[in-house]
Amino acid sequence: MDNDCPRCTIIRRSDLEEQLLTRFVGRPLYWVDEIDSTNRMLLEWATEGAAEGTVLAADVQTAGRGRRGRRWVAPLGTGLLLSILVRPADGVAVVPLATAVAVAEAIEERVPGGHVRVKWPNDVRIRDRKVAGILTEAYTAGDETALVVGIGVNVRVPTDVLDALPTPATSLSLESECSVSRIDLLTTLLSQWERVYERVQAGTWSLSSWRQRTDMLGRCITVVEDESVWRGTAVDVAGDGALIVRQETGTVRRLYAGDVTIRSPVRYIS
Ligand code: BT5
Repeated sequence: MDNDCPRCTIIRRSDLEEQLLTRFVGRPLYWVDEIDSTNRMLLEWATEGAAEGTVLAADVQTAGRGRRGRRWVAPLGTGLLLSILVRPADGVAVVPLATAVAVAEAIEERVPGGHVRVKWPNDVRIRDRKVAGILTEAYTAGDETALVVGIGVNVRVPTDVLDALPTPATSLSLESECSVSRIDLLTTLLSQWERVYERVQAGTWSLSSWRQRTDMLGRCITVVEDESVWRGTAVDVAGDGALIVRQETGTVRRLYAGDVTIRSPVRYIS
């Protein structure tokens, strides 16, 4: 794969590929010291015909992307930052929800008992604090859609960095007594993700696995949508990825984009 960033060296990690238990995800697997955004680079590779399952991970991103032009922040070596390329035949709408479930399951495997929950549309949280974010971006050419699924997990992001973020955030190092290795988390995550993605493609992935992983349904939420801010109750998620919300006026709306804040936090005892 050509590398057009003169400052970075993108290395194929066959040693890590050998540790993977996946069929196609992470084959090939590239790792770079520094890059602007793994999503941006992998989208470019998608246009050049990169193989389905290609994974690009980085130690640090200088312009890590969030949704709506926002930034994903993780100092060098403190986050698991990766993007996965797939060319789905079906199920594109639920890939972000399915990914959140896979990330939550992978984290829970490494940090048992961690109260890992998903929040629509793309957050993975522990004790109401964001520990991972997902950004799914598509490239379409003719009939074909390539999807780049970007995942950022806070593994050992320092507290001063987390505290400077506008929304509550946490890191696995704060949630676990044992240190979590980024490589171990990567291999677990790619296995979980491939399993979930294959179910999505086979049409057997069920939204119930997302419902079981969230604590936002039935809760009062505030929705920020472009210029408007309104309140309601999160009722359910739909097969097209929408969040179904009952507004205070009683009107039921389907939400496809926007930011949601849960107004009544859950209290955790342990
Ligand atoms: C996301 O956006 O949560 C998607 C994040 C995706 C990041 C991955 S890293 C690998 C891949 N390559 C990329 O370039 N991106 C993907 P959003 O819901 O818009 O959340 C962004 C907001 O979360 C920011 O505006 C901050 O408030 C907050 N934030 C930034 N960094 C964070 C962090 N490390 N932990 C928790 N929250 C963070």
